Amino acid sequence: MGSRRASDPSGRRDRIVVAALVLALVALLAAARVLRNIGKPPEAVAYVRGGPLAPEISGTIRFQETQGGVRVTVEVEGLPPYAPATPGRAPIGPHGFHIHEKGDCTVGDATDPFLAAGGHFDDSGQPHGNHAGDFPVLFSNAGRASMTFFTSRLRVAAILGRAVIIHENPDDYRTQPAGASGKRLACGVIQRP
Ligand SMILES: [Cu+2]
Ligand SMILES: [Zn+2]
Repeated sequence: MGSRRASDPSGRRDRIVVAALVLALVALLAAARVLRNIGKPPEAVAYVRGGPLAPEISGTIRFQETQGGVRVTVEVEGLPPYAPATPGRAPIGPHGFHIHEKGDCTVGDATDPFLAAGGHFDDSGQPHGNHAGDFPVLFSNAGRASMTFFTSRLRVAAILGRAVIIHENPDDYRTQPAGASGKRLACGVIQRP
């Protein structure tokens, strides 16, 4: 019976028609997606995930190009509780927060993770404190951080394929090259939405 069906020319034609319809639908959906994005300002997103030092962290960072720069919208949860400085140890939080050069969130050394992301992103020859990728610190409220800010220093095209990093310690915005923000708690690659 199976062999009779396989040689049945009308059955075969039906399958070809179905395949053609599926292909046409896929092409239509792709075209609709392209059309929908025409004239829209570029956007990017990074889904940050905690590494071995803070596995609870998860969050979404959105980048929307707007007049003269980028609006950055941050929602993060699972940040560690604040701990004040003690002799020889920096406070935990508010958290240093930057765009790093390389979009590589490989954990590497579990005691000093995410070094593969490299240093801070900067395309303007500025010192730390004024790198294009230097962000306001992340202010945690019972583990949650939520903020929106504007930066004239970024364009979406320049940051796609780079990484967002959340650090353990506050950024002092002057120690070179990274503001003494300490270890890297979480990482997310900046990608198209
Ligand atoms: Cu950083
Ligand atoms: Zn910096």
